[in-house]
Amino acid sequence: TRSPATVARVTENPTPIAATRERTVDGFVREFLRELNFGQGVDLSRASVNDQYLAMARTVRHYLMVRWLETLRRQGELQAKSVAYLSAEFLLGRQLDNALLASGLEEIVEEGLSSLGIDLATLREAEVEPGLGNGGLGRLAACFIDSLATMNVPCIGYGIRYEYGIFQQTFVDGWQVEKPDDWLALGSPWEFPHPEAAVRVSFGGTVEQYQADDGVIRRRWTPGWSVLAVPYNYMVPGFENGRVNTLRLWSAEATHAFDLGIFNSGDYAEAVRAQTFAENITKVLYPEDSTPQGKELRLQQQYFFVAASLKNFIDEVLPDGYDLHNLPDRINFQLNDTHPVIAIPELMRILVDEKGWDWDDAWSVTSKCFAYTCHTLLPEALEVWPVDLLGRLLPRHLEIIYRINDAFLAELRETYPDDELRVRRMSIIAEYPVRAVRMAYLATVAGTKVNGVAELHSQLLRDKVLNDFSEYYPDKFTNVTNGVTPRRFVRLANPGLSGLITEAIGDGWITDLDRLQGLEPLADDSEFRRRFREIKTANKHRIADVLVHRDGIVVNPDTMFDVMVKRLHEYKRQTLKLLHIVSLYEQVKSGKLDIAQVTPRTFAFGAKAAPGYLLAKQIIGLINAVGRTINDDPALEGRLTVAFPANYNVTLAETLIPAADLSEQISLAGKEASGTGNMKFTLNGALTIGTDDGANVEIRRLVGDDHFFLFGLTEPEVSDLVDRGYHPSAYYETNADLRHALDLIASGAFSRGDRTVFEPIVSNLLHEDRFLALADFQAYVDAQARVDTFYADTDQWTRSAVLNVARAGFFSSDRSMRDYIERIWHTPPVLP
Ligand code: F58
Repeated sequence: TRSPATVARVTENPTPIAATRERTVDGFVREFLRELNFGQGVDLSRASVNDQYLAMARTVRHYLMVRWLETLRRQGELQAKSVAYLSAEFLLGRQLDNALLASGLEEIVEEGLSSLGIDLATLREAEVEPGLGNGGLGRLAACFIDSLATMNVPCIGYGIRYEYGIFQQTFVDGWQVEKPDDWLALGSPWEFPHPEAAVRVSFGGTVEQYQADDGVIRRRWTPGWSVLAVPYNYMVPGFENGRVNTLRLWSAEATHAFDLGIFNSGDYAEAVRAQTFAENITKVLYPEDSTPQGKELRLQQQYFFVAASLKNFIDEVLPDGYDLHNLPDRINFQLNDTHPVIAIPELMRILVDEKGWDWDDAWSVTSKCFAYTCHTLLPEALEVWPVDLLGRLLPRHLEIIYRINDAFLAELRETYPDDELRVRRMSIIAEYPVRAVRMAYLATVAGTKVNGVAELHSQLLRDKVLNDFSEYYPDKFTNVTNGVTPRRFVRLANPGLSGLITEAIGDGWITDLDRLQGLEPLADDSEFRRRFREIKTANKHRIADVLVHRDGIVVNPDTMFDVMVKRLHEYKRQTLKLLHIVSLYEQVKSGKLDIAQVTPRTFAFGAKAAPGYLLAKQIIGLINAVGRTINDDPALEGRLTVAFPANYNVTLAETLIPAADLSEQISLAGKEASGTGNMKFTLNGALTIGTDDGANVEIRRLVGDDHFFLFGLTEPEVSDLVDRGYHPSAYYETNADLRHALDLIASGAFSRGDRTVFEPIVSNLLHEDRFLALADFQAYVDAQARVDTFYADTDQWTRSAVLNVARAGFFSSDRSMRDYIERIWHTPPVLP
């Protein structure tokens, strides 16, 4: 049952056709013009910027093509152990610059284009980033596949090709308004669709018992409906190493059988509707960043991409006749959070129902193929699927999950014969408030390993969220601290700093980030510090330029850039930062503070709120309202500015982060699993003001206490306080600055006198404050005062900034990948 595409494989392909592409300026220009003429069908004089961009992108991908084909051929030959990274999100960011960097074509292309009178920067701007993720989790997946390619580790990324990615955020009168992200409107030159390799994915229907030919009683699933999953392949080029891995994203289409039946019945309109129904599955990314909605369509998306991926791997990637008993030696399916966990019963179904294996054999293989990464600590973020929903959509999978659970509970009862309470607590099936499958438990039972994403997070998983499980399976639990790719987030995002680093220590750091340690002595070199500062200032001018043109926001590059960019969530505490700003403002207005004493700062925010998260949207409204008031108030003499550009995304991050002086990482301790923005700031020479949370803990340990502004309750203190009973109003009563700031918001000062507009935020803080912003207010304000003092000594500040960079090599995603390989996957790199 091979697809026609692979059956048609005839003979060895003499790859040198593509290899003849000349890596010279002239060679590039020829290829580019050919693409423009024959690919886009325009000549240079009539080509639009989009024509030029598309032709350019296709030219660049041609240069990578030989490497891609070669990588695939070698992998087919070697059959080396691989990683299949299963993720519902890959937040890739723009592709052009990364492809140029990986292929070593940057200079040739820049020169070639300019010989034609084309500015590379203009073409860059034409690229619409694929926003196929919500935030950290999706961006992490993108960093990981970049690192694996760069480290020569065989990997396939499997995910979903959403037709609409994360919504475009606009502000109307300061309020968030979402627009659809039609990222494919002008064509996407980076994808390779393979409709001929589509696979069928089925849903619904019934399950019945039958006697098989061998006399054994088996279960048979007769699905109710199916869709086609069409793969779109993307190149994942390693940095200058000749390797190109594959990212395969699936798009849903109607099956031919599905609509033909209806067409024949003469109901044309119904047939077309059926097609739309199928296409709905991959229509849009759910924009929830922390609380997954238990929506049926979301489960359809999950099963859709996972079923297509397993089938693709087994039928197409593995060689003909492969003995699936050896599957664990050939693959690791890494589950990026619980979103792909339905892959576990799916593999069981394939082995038991389709291959006719007995249950124990199937379990023995399945339980060696998966590992699970958890990305949260918020109880409401742990996915559960009500059994009636799951049973309706995937009846056979529900049966399989029940059977896995039965076996697991039986095992538990042997270990804990007198502890039925514990056994019930650990059941994969929850009974309240509705009977539902706990996907994290299923992943923990079936996975070889469970990892958290920073040391503190992994510890809290063991001690709290999955405590029963860590006692039962002590060896399953491990940590892999997140990382970010230095290619995109330093080399490309910060060319100035990259040049300076390379001049000082050579360019080896790009693939071996620990070498940044070589910068350590230069922190004491005043000339180095001067140049470092000059680059920071240039980066501020660069973002100031972007903000004026992109958003009409004016900022002063001679101020401290104090930046908080991340999804809007109460636990991340954007309100805490806002209270600091409002308090400063209030103190100046009331005459308590002389404006001349205030350190000039630009407070930059970037944050999208989940469209259904009303309080988060209100907070966005309040940030903008405070910004409007402060920015327009002459009493501040331009010393304080709030800049909140709409639609924060990977592209904006790449210019904003390198300009930051101060990185705001102020989540309530014990709530942010890791954070990855925190790492990007550190690597770009910002100092952090932060709580003891997520990877902040490790950042502080590495850069040193003297170079990090720590504040706030620790996780055990938070637990204690909550256990004792937290009363936010007590802080309001006893802290005058806090009271004045809250009163000012409540007075309508930021809402044209209307006291009702922001009342919900104020009353939430006063009476609920789930994330203890008021409890940490004074500590935060004190830490900000330390920031001001430190910043006043420019040399001291710059020295710390250099040390932050020098000591942050650990946060490369290459190191994360080494940890996964060593602790979880055991997949050695293959020789290029
Ligand atoms: C994030 N999770 C964590 N989830 O919040 C962050 O601390 C961590 O650094 C990052 O993962 C990478 O490990 C996150 O981004 C989501 O966006 C999910 C999207 C789907 C619904 C549930 C949340």
